[in-house]
Amino acid sequence: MPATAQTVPEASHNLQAARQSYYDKISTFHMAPLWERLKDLVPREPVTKCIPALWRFDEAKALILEAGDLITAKEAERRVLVLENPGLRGQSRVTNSLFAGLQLILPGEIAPAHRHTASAIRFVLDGEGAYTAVEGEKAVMSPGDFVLTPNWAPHDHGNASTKPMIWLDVLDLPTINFYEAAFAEHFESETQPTGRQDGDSLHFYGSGVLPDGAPVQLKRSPVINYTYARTRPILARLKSAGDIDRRHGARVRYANPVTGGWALPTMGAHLSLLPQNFKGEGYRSSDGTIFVCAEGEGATIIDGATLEWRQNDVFVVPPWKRYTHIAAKESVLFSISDRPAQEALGIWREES
Ligand code: GTQ
Repeated sequence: MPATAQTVPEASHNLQAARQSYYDKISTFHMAPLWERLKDLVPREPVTKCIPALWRFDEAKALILEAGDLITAKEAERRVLVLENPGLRGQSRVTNSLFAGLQLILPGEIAPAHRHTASAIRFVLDGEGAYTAVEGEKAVMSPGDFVLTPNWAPHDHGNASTKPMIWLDVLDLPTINFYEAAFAEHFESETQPTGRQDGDSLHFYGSGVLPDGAPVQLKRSPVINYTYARTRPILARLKSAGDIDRRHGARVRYANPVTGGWALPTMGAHLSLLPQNFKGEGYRSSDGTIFVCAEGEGATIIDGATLEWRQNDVFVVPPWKRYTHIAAKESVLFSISDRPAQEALGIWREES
């Protein structure tokens, strides 16, 4: 066809016009020619509008504290600064599938109880002693804690301490909203009754024993708070044992202790230690990933661009972009992505 089109321009012109008028006609029947759209619909490799980005904690902290003077947690329901990927402005997305935000709870405040089909995680950045109550367990939080709010679990937040608390929220909102399957509910009471003690779920389900008769097929972890106090020393042990991945450092995966699966079906998280003078090997995977520097400082080179990070900075690596971590000092990175969802669909890929 192209050979004929080049040698007979008029015929080609007529054909183009005929095609266009055909497209216009089928359009009135709500139909379209796949052959004009195939390259966009079926790309050879992941295509994304998400771009590498970093939010500095010192700037973000000053900005969210300012919001503390403008609106209460109660009035806002959740006082959160949405971290918008610069390639996805106006969409409340940090990657195409995930939402991220920084939440502030001031001393004495309560963010009232609600529940929704989206799952949430908190990664605590600053402050000490505020809590999230999830399904009747009040999790008192410290920096580095990884806290789950699974799909439909009632949750409220409060701060009985004397300092502001700031944490990173990551929710699967864009994924749930993609399916147009979102529900939400508010409760009469601002706080939920908490019949359990802080740490009950970790002790019940994360100790090698289980409450007798506990279900063993949960899609989500029954643990509410994976504390930094418990997880951080495991990284030190992995390092001592020489178990250091050349791409990721000494890394643990936050697991459902009952099944060994991911903590949540839609979002998966890791904590990794980059030893002093770590120079990682290049890596890419099909899950765009949100990182937080929990300790230390270093840099991540993404497709040749360098993002330098310090404690509590948040940054994003888009899907299928090759990246390398480097750290002059021993550092700890938290990371989270939609990998469990991609794995469940059988589409997740990685390449070293
Ligand atoms: O804490 O329940 O960042 O419902 C966004 C939506 C946090 C929460 C967010 C939410 C929450």
